[in-house]
Amino acid sequence: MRRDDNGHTLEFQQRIDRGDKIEPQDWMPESYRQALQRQMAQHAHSEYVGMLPEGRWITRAPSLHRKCILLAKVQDEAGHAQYLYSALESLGLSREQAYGQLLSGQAKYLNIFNYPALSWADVGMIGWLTDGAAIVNQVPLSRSSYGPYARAMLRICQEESFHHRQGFDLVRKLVEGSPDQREMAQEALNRWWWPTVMVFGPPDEDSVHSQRSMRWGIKLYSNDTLRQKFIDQTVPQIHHLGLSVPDEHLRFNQETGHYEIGLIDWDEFQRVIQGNGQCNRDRIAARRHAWESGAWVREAAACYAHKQAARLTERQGEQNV
Ligand code: FAQ
Repeated sequence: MRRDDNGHTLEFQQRIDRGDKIEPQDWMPESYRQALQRQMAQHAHSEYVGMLPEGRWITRAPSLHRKCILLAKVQDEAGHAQYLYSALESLGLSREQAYGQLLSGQAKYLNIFNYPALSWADVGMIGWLTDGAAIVNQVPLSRSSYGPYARAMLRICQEESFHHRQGFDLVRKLVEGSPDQREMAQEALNRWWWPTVMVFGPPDEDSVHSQRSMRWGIKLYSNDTLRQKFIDQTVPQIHHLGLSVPDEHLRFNQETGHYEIGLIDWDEFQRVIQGNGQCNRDRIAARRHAWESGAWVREAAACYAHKQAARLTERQGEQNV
């Protein structure tokens, strides 16, 4: 680092500590830019890949009402990816580069999207649990130090709240239904609970990026803090629905006021995020297919934009004559 960079870095840290927002045109340390790019790209890819497990159920939703809700939700996730890919462009990472990182396996996306949605109840679990976890994680991110990321989060979180409610409502309908429907809900909960608890990332002592990201306001709370918040708010909801948490070690600690859970299978987590989960290959293949078959759309859009720009220049030339 050059000497004058040290001074800049100190000033930059002071801006963050004061709660200033960093904007794209502002000076930022290269390592801040890279840390943001990594987290935001993982976030964008999660929204983009996250459309796949539920998307599979659009044609099989049990009523027109549920089909419309699911269509809107999946479309929202595509919109969230768009906001985040745009915010990434403001950091100098183009869409081509971002997609390239996803398709080559260089960039990660959330572990949870590598599990299959096997029954209709899974659609409810994704909305209730996964979106519930996303809200716990993302509401603080709307105060992140990078302006475009924080502003994208505000809108995303409002929409995720609807997703969360529709998921809860779907599961509630099932548990109020026939014994088979209730069993379907419990069976889905058994499969989604642990992967959702893992969504918050490795335990604090194993988290590589947390310390620095928190110092820079890229993330505001540690992985374990957010995981605990999610557990504390979700377990009572599970009990309210008459379902049970698939964890024989779960207990409420009266002294701390928090739920304690059994051991998380971090080996499974590592397997999944290293590309060896149940659906990793299918997910990337689906995204590669979309990228390749969408090439003509990108070319047509670029050609149209080029022609529009040429027409504008021509008109401006005529006005100047
Ligand atoms: N999955 O040092 P840390 C959604 C990786 S989308 C996979 O603790 P960090 C919408 C991590 O990248 C919501 N990999 O990392 C939806 C790193 O690997 P690297 C998306 C994970 O960044 C809902 C390594 O482990 N939200 O829900 C995971 O400080 C329903 C070490 O970890 C966000 O992305 C994981 N779960 O903390 C769509 C929120 N956790 O990069 C459809 C923004 C960790 O060195 C249906 N992100 N890793 O190779 C964050 O807050 C953070 O990035 C964490 C991870 C908390 C995810």
